[in-house]
Amino acid sequence: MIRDYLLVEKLPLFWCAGCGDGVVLQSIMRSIDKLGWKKEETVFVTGIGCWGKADDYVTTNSFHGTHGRAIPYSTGIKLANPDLHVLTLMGDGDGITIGGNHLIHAARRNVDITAIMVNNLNYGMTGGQYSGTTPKGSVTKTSPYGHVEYGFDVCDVVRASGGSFVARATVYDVVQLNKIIDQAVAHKGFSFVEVIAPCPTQFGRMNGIKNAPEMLKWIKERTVPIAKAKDMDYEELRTKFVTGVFVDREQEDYSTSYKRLIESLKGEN
Ligand SMILES: Cc1ncc(C[n+]2csc(CCOP(=O)(O)OP(=O)(O)O)c2C)c(N)n1
Ligand code: SF4
Repeated sequence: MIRDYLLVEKLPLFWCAGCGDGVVLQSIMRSIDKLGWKKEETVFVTGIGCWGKADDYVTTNSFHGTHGRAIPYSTGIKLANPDLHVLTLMGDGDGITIGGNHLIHAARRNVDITAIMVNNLNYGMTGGQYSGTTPKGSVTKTSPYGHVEYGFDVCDVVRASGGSFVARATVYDVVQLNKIIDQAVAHKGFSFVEVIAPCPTQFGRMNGIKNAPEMLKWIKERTVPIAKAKDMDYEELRTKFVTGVFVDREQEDYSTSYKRLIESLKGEN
């Protein structure tokens, strides 16, 4: 049961009404429950931020790290004990802004962790500053006249870095979100899911989006499935959220490669 993974005594959740974080957390719990992961064999690793609060609510092992460093902690945990299932939860500020360097190297190494980035398009916890994914033109605490930069296409970054499972979903379409998270947690190797999520309190409020349901509509209107995106040009897609699975391939993961190397060297000494 999903409830077995939820630390009920910690409720109510810290997150604002209409925040996407709770939706993503339930989706992950649903997927690991389907796979029957034991609590003692599972670790949630977080950085800092609103999404980084998720580990407060889990009954599994958890590690609450520092901002931008969820991936290196996860890599260390997985290397030290490859039998653990490691779930790495990052915000967009955490995962691709301050922690972008760690993300590309974990993807390149194909570390066997499941990294779920909740991209709410800003730094939610600290008051709504822009991050590396804030869309061009958006108003944030640090871009009051409209942001002049384009945001990263994080899935493109992870794909180019060598991630063996790369996908994007949204909190608007929970059916697709659940399917993609099912695939990601079952994948052996570095799996990365970017979830476009509402932050009505900061991003929504500053961009004239009246309430949480309107914020979900705003996401829906900018969402394009992969099949449709194939017929659209690059400029048009830069302000859209393309959803679906971009990469799903088999490749030996980092811990297994290391283990094989160690075994092969034993014979030589
Ligand atoms: C090294 C470091 N820099 C800055 C901060 C301040 N800080 C805490 S949370 C946060 C932003 C979090 O944004 P994001 O990772 O996108 O998560 P969200 O709150 O939006 O879920 C920042 C800048 C910090 N805790 N540590
Ligand atoms: S500030 Fe935004 S991201 Fe943080 S809990 Fe509220 S709605 Fe969620």
